[in-house]
Amino acid sequence: MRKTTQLRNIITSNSLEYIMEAHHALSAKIVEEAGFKGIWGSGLSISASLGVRDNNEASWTQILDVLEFMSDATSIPILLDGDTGYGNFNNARRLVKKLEQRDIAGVCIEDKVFPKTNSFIKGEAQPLACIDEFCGKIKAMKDSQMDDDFVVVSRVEALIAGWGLQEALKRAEAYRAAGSDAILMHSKRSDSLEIEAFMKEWDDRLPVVIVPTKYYSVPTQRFRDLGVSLAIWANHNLRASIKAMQDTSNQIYLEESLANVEANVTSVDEIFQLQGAEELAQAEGRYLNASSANINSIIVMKSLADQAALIDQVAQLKSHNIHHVSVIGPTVQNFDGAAQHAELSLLHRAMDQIKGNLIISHSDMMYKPHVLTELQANENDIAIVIDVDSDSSKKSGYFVKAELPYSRELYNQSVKLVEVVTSLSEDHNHGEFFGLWKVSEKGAEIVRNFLERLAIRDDFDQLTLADLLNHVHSSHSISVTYIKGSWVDRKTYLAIQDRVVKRCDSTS
Ligand code: SPV
Ligand code: MG
Repeated sequence: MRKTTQLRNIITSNSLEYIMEAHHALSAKIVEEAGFKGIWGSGLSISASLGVRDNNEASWTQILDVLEFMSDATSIPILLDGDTGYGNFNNARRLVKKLEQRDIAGVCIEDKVFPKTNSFIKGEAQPLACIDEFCGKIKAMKDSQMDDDFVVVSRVEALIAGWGLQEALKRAEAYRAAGSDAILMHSKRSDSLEIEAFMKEWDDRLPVVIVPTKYYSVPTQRFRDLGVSLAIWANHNLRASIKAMQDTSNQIYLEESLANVEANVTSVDEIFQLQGAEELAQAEGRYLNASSANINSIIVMKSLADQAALIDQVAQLKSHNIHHVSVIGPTVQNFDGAAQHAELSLLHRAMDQIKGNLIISHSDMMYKPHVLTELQANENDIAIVIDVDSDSSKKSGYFVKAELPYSRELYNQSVKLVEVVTSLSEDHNHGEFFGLWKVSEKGAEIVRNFLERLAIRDDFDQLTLADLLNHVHSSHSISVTYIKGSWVDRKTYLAIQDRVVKRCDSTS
């Protein structure tokens, strides 16, 4: 239900309803969680919490900014204490427009003169607005609202200013006739006599709103008996928080310790709950690099000489939101970096990790970030990255024949692998596979099955990744993601690192 409709229902319901003061988003949220159906956007409390006086020292747009946070944080309606409407009819109608844009359900304006003063500060000394002028303001506000249920409450200050019951009645009637949705009859007496007298004479012509701040000891049942529509608990969150903050600050100051305070303050977890941290965690799962959220990675480390590239690869994966990285290290030190044998047995050792969506790479190279992005964009169950710009003088490596060679026309079209071999040939010159590939959950299962089958062979230790891929390819297609350059082997990577270090040394 729209907030405006909710507020209208509160005001027009047959029973006494209550709304509770809030002065910022946090207190608004607390009001909602307590069970209240609506929020009083108190001018006193908002100005006090901004550190200024209740004399329109905060500009109306500053008040709007606070309200926007309050409204965003809650789903119950806010009735703004709009003071005098911040000017004449023109300012007041523009206020209505801006409030509606922020989903504020209604506004209460008081028949004083801008800039106003809080009713409890020398109330008698405060000038009241001229009735006609105030009625024009009400009409302008009602005429400008877009949502029929937006509520305009007119607040009569005649009793506060000491003008007596007849003036209060006269004004209330004029404001009703001008189109108000409810009358707020304010009183600063410590009993309810003025309100009772008004209610009797008023005779239910329009819903009546009261603010029993000064007559707080009057039993609520009395208001119900009188037929009051809405009671506003106008400033008690502000006052409660001031007391709590003073006590806490004083205690910590005196004791120079948090030890005795901890049990009496809200837990940090409760702050997170009020801020809606849980919702953000869920949304992150849905939206934040959702494609990376459940991706793991295995890096097959063939040589201990690969440490530098390994560290950078891990950082690269993490920056792609791939946080679970398993490194399968060499059992025997192998510093020449050329031998490819035993890499399948390394992968076989990681059998338990070959599951779900997985990026698999070798530690003897480093690639640019976009390569990972392009590989992730390949939606096939098994995909390998192929460099079409590889060094044609290279003697060993993984050389690939694919269904189609690289061409610009392929753009994002996926191409299937035909065969991988370990020495360059005319037939296998579509590019070099440098050890970066990925599998989906289904792809991982396929790879696991083939690895198991190969692992029982006597020559398993001599088999290479090329053998695995060719076996897999015999029954399941493997997709190729073409790139041009954008990766370096370990030797080049270490040489680059060395140059960078030397350059830094010479400039420092
Ligand atoms: C407010 O809450 O700012 C009000 C109510 O206007 S009172 O302060 O009681 O006048
Ligand atoms: Mg006020």
